[in-house]
Amino acid sequence: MGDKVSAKDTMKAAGVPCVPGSDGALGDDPDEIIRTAKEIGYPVIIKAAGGGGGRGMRVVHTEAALLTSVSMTKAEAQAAFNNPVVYMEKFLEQPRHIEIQVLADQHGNAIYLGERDCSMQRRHQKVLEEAPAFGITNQLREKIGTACADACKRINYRGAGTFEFLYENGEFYFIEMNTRVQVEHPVTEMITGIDIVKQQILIAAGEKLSIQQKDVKLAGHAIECRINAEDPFNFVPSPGRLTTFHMPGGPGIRVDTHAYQGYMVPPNYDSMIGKLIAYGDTREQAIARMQIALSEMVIEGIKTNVALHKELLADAAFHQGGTSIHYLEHKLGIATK
Ligand code: MV4
Repeated sequence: MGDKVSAKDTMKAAGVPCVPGSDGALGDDPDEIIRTAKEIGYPVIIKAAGGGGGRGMRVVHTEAALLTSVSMTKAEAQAAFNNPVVYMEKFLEQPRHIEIQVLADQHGNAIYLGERDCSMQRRHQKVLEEAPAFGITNQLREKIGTACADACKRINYRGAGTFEFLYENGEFYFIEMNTRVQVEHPVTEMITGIDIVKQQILIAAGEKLSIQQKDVKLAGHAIECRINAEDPFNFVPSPGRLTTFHMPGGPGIRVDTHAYQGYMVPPNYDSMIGKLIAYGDTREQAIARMQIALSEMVIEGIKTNVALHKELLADAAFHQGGTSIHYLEHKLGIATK
């Protein structure tokens, strides 16, 4: 199949916890669809097996709305992804998006590098990520991390990978796997001291992983702010020439960017022009360092989302930690009312 239904089936069979649901493609029998939803309990979510980036999903709150919602999602899935297969899950109302980084070689070795919290997002675009995730105990990290590493061995996965979970009420629920290095990998590098891209290259060259699970020690806290060429509050892209480009530095500050003073941000691509990463012994220190680094960053000639990051870093709920995937959109909604 090569879609989200088969990914979920595979992970469930490998012992990775998944969102309760239809266990595979939803059939055509209306009575069975109604029975499945009743068993799962409302609200449920209908998802296109071929979907992605938040497209092809529909939340259903009542049995009265169920069958039309399933038909509509199927029709949309066929039109958008050329694949009418849909599946059903329990809809989690206020989850966090937490993902587990793994490394696996072709010799049967697999390790996990802890988790990242990527809940701070708008329209499925991540804005700020951090590691470790607030409130995850060592015991829970070891349990979910071991499940992911074991699943890698079982499916003969090779390379760097990420298991994406929704996290709610102390439970992890697998949703998708990313079979690549992700934008937010630096926060994991900062708290583990492991160069993920280097490891990916060594693995691709056929080498054995030189790092064992017992050697992976998490230390401190790291936060990444994605620096985008866009209006900080309406998110409209802002391409153009960088007339001033001054990046911050100092202890615990890392900047990953391809941009430079005089660089022309083209209108044709993603608006991300850099990543500002702050590391500290504690989350509080990482936040303080990030705030100073943001204040030292000078980008002129285009609009950037630096002002949004400054607001987020000063936000009381962010300081408390553990905000859900809906927090940023909720905050932005309030700000414009
Ligand atoms: C969910 C969910 C709530 N309950 N599944 C959105 C895109 C896809 N990757 C999975 N998504 C979701 N699946 C259940 N059962 C809420 C979302 C979701 C979401 C997930 C991760 C990051 C941002 C999100 C924003 C809105 C909805």
